[in-house]
Amino acid sequence: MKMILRWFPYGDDSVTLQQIRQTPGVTGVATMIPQIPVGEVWPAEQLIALRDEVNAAGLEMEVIESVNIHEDIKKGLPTRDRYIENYIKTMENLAKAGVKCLCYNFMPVLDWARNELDHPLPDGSTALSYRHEEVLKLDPSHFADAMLGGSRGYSLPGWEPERMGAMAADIEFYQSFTTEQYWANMKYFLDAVIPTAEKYDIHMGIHPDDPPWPLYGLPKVITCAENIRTFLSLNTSPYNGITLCTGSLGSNIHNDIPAIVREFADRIPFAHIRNIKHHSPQDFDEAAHLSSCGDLDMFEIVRAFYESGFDGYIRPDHGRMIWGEQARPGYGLYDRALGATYLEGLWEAIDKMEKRGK
Ligand code: DNO
Repeated sequence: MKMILRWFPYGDDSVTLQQIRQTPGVTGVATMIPQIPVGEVWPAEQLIALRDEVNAAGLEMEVIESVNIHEDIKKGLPTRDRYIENYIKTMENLAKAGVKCLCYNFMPVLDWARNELDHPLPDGSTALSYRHEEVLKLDPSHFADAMLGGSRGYSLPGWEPERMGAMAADIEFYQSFTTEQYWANMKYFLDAVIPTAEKYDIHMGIHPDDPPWPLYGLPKVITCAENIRTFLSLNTSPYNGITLCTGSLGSNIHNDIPAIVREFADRIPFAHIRNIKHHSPQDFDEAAHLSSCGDLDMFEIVRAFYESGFDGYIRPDHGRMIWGEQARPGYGLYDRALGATYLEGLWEAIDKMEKRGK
């Protein structure tokens, strides 16, 4: 297991590589190049320069999160081939920079959705929160303003302005779309890019839909064990995997996360681990990582990874804003660093108990 933190380059982060380097046990970052419009090729030189910057701070850059998928690929438009070709070229360039794992998502139009980015919790911290009825009340075309307005001046991954412009039309487009068409478009993409992943030893990890239920009539597919099974059967290469995000899948109270980890362990190159606290089945706040702070049992989740022989990357996911920190919502240093240390503590305890038992 390698513990990493997400980090945003080019000054678009309040957290520095030095701070990450000083976080015990953290050996690398998951990062990306933000300015490149979705669908264009990421240049090798820029990736190598970024890798060098990360390496100079004593950290690895083996994980990219995310190279986003152009909407035309998800829609299955004739123009998709050009964007897939670009995706493949980007993967070749990632390989030149030593990238081993590529996290992406295939969510239509919206990446993750929350209606509040600084929801006050009883202890005075703030967290991202989701209230289903409130989200439904939001006019999707103003959703981006609401999200970006609360981002404290930092970019919000998945809420890139260029993608927001077409939001209303894109949502309209998907209204007549079937889930079968969506699976077919996914398969088309996977069959095209997975041979490159195999050639360059880059493990692909699709991120689950967040939240994992229908929103605004958009198809949602990476939502539960059954659909993950379907997804992995679309292309059975070991390089076609998932980013196991406990918070996204765990938003659906029926998802048994440790069981999902155990079933798909050999196809999970990357894990996002965070906790959530439900107020009702479709209303939740993001919580501190500790099991006792939310609804997910972190011990059982880490144990499932450990016992499955997991040797991929783990990052603590969204943290709360604590100790007066002013950072990108979900991505401050303090709560994520506590999360990393806690998860490492669980791992160490399980490892030592296991070895003692032998
Ligand atoms: C939100 C993130 C997502 C994730 C993408 C992966 O904070 O978890 O934006 O990075 O869905 O492609």
